[in-house]
Amino acid sequence: MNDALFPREATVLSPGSFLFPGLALARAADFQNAVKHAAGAAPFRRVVTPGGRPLSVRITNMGSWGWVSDRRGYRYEPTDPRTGRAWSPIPRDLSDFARAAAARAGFPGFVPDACLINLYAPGAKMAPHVDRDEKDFSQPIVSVSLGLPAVFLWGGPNRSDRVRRVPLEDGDAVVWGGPARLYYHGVAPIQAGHHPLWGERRINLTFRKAG
Ligand code: MD3
Ligand code: FE
Repeated sequence: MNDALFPREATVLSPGSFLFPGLALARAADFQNAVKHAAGAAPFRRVVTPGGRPLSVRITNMGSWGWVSDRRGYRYEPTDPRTGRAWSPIPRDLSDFARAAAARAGFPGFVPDACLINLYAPGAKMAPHVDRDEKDFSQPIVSVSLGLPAVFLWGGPNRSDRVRRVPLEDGDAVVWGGPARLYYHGVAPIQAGHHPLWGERRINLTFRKAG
């Protein structure tokens, strides 16, 4: 019953962090065009951690900065290391979407300069981690989930903190600001399934202010 007649309401996950169920659904085609364009210029790829372990998620980027990982570390780069070319720009409509979502969560004037795009096939997961490669942690991160559902694993400031399981569905937008900006988080293995627009995939975009 999660259709337009009975929208799930926005919920506060913690101070400064808000879930907006289905907020991106009306823009699914715009998101899909942008992802296709970005992946055409900089194909989804497997990367390794600095320790040499491959991530099960495949990644690409849009924006002035793109997040990369290799044996030399985690960092933001202005160009794709595989081609030396700039990442695709973040389309204005998507940047405006992220800005509007952030504003609704109490972060006016959010202008993302990086958008990491994660591609999950069934079985792919993300181990608990903290996003700390950005310069200013007072800036939120806006995430948009598309395609297959996921169970988001949401911890606390310490790796040992117990984890909340938050379902993230197609079209859900989340603004992560406030103390939770530096909390451990991950994604449980994606279950097999089929989505009419995205097929056997989950896509997650995270809009960030990196520089
Ligand atoms: C909470 N991505 O790309 S999005 C990531 O679903 C990442 O692909 C997950 O974690 C995914 O770094 C989760 C939600 C998210 C993103 C960044 C956060 C939640 C966050 C940063 C701080 C706290
Ligand atoms: Fe993260």
